[in-house]
Amino acid sequence: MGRSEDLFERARTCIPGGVNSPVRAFGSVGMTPRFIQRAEGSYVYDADGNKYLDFIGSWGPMILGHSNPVVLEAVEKAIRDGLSYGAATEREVTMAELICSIVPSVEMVRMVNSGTEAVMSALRLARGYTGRTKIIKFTGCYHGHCDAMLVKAGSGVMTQGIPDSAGVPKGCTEDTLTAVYNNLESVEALMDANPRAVAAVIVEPVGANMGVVNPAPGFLEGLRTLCDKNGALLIFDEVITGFRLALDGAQGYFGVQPDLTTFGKIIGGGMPVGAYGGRKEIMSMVAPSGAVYQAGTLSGNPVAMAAGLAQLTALKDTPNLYSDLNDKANRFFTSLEITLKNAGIPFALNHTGSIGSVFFTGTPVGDYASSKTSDTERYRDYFAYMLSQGIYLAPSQFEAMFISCSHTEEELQLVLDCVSRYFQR
Ligand code: KE4
Repeated sequence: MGRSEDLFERARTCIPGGVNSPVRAFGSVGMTPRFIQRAEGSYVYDADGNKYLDFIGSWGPMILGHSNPVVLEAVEKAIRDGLSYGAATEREVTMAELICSIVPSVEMVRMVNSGTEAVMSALRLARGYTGRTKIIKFTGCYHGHCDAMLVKAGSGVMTQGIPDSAGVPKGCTEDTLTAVYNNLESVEALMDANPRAVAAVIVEPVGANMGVVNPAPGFLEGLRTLCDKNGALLIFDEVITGFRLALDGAQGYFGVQPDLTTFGKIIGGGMPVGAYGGRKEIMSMVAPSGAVYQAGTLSGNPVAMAAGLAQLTALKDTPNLYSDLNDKANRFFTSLEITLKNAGIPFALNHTGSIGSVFFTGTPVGDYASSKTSDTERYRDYFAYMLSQGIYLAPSQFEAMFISCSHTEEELQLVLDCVSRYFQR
């Protein structure tokens, strides 16, 4: 047995499912998960010394590629001053000022430790600000694992095939209403059925947890209008799209401004960081300036802030970074579409900016139901072949492929050649 097998056997005796997050267990592809030992640039290296061209990128944070020297140097410098103080620091102020200067809809921001915590806090704030209780989410969207969001969620919940989660009392989800992604009528119907009761609509501006699902033209704009009409807040969950699609995220990319935004992943540069932000009049309600309580021992951790600041600063100051990255990704996905067409198999391919997904279905994929028509057995076989060729894709049909600044044209061509070979077998 290889080291990954050994480690997985050991892990399963003392960690639920042998992993600290379900999607890492390779459950839906029926394989032993690769235990990764190190990562650099476009590559990850497993415990058996195998090298893989990586398209997970830690599920989004590694937009610059792994072990970016500027980020590592910032962390190495920061740890010399201690790891955590539980006190205010200049770096947190600089981080908040940077995010507010980049994202127009964010006038104030609070740092937390994960995307889940950012969403949980933003929902509480929306309810505190509006005095209302109902939240509208979309089937197939994943917003982390706070109780109220574990309703018809995507990502690992969808991968595990569990409709929701055990252990979540009805009381925690009875105010969570679910609509259909890209279907404004389904949102309007919920608003009409719950007049003046909806605190917020929370949406992934590009769905990335049922595979990548793009917003139909007018969908995000329609949500903005419906929220304004009904006095509800619009929350963009930009944990994946934030600083990914553009420097100012999906809201900049699509030109639609939410009332609150949640962030994660990229803003931590690989360290555990989340954040939520929005207009001053809303954010001022967060303790200690307001009555909505939220706290965290390691929120704004100085080392995590150093990593996040280094990454965000590099993203902000590198000329043409997003146009180059998005053009490279668009060329790749366009070539991938041609390769799949030449293979003569039913497929759907969705992509925006540097994230995308291949679905093995003849149905266009625009929401949870159409995503579920994908042939997950085919995906399992495709994943296993690509992994055998040294290409590390998401071990689930219902995740995204992340392209980073470090992926070269040659490496992307390698993937296309591999896909061709897979279908020629
Ligand atoms: P975290 O709590 O995992 O930092 O963030 C939760 C979250 C919130 N919102 C969106 C849109 C997200 O995609 C996520 C988490 N993304 C998954 C990948 N689909 C994390 C990977 C995992 O669960 O291991």
